[in-house]
Amino acid sequence: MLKIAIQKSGRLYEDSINLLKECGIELNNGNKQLKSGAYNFPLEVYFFRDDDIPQYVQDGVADIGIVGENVLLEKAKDIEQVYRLGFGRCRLSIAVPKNMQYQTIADLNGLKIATAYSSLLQNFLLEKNVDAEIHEISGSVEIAPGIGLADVICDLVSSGSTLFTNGLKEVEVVLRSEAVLAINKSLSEEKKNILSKLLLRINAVKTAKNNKYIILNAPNDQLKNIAAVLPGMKSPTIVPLAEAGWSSVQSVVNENVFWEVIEKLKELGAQGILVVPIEKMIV
Ligand code: PRT
Ligand code: ZN
Repeated sequence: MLKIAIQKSGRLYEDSINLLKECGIELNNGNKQLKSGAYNFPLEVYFFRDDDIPQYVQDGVADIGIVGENVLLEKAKDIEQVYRLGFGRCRLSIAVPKNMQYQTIADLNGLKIATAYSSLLQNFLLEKNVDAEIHEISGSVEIAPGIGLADVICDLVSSGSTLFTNGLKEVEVVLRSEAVLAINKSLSEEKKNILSKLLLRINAVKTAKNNKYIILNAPNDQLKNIAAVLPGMKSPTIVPLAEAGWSSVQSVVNENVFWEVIEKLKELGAQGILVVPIEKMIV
């Protein structure tokens, strides 16, 4: 059995459970208990506070864990490997009162910065040659300037609305973070084996999310040009249509270039473009 730690409740809980579900792994129990087995995969799921996950993975209480990179790096544990999961995206940023005249990072010199991420912040300030005082607090960091506890803050931001409602503006990004898979350094061969099966599934889910399947009708005289903008897995599939002079073209397109490709296809006379989500993609 491979033991995985996930957040008991909070921002990463749903996405972690969904990822397992998309990998075809269903749990026996929910997070009301400390742990849950899985019906159809040799996995045991432990529910912990996110802050504890790096330590537990280092100590082998869990073999792997899903945790924000921000937490993992702040705790700086001795953990073998991390694997980015594509959810829980946020930034650890420095924010200042919105009416402060902020021009460069040197403006932070001599100020007091409230944060729950003192280690990451300290490294950042050192690297940028800034001499500021770090005031560590664990929650409600955004209210610190308003109550005179600090001049500025360093906290996680996603939409930015918390900063806005507290009269703060983001001025420096310390770290861009997302949920990652943390892996214990000394897994047995048997556990490594289960992990590689899990990673194959996670990869298939992630790759599928980054790609779309598209089906379109193309005039035969443009087939060469259309095929050239559609790489596909090997090359696009082309099937003649009943209507003379037209073919059906099918291909896989990466999300990063999706709209660019669609625009080119339209210019080349493609019609009836269907875009279909892919559930799994094993390359
Ligand atoms: O109970 P436990 O200790 O397990 O949970 P927690 O309260 O410490 O963590 P939780 O659930 O809030 O966050 C878990 C992880 O989600 C974090 O470590 C990040 O990796 C990730 N994440 C992604 C975020 C955010 N986005 C986020 N916006 N974590 C926190 N926030 C908070 C932020 O601190 C601020 O208060 O949301 C507020 C800002 O959000 P916006 O949208 O207003 O900018
Ligand atoms: Zn926490």
